[in-house]
Amino acid sequence: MKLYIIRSACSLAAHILVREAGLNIDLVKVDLATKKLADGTPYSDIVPKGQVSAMTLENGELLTENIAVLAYLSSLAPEHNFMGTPGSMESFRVLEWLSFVSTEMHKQIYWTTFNTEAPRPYKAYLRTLLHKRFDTLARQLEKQDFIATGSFTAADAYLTWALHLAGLLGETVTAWPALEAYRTRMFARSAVVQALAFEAAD
Ligand SMILES: N[C@@H](CCC(=O)N[C@@H](CS)C(=O)NCC(=O)O)C(=O)O
Repeated sequence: MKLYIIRSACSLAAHILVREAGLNIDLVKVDLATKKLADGTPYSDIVPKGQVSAMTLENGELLTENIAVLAYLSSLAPEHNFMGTPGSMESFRVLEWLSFVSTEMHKQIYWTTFNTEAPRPYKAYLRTLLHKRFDTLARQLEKQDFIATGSFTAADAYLTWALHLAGLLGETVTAWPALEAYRTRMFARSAVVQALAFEAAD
């Protein structure tokens, strides 16, 4: 089984889950600039959408879309309860926060902010919107240590990526103490430390 990753891209969330659970999955780096694997294979030959997250499964099937990949990886390590027990309120909380990170942060804010063709004034507006997202996250994290439930879930992996990206944009979360404390806790997890180091290495 293979998980395709681009340095600091949203695939970091899936990468973190792989390491949290100690899953035996090949991590295949894709170069963002060339869109090629290290052996020169064009990524689009494997993943026609050209985006991460994506996995090649044991039977050769391709699975794409970050939330689907996170759910699949979670199913391989049920003892970690990364998606909550199916049908439980916890599982809906995990979906709630996965959706929040995906639609309100990833696609709405980061996608356009990193798009070289997007107008500057709109990007400035997105920064103010990002701070509103931080307000929402901090309100939740004032009540609990993890974003969705009482333990680490796929939503924490996705949010950890979102906070990593905020850092790359020069955004700090010190004005939101509960979020800052959460960020510190997440970035101290060995799976997160190892995933970031692996992605940063050539
Ligand atoms: N809808 C997709 C979006 C994935 C996405 O935006 N991936 C970005 C990285 S965070 C990507 O692959 N960017 C490279 C590109 O589009 O060329 C998902 O949720 O997985």
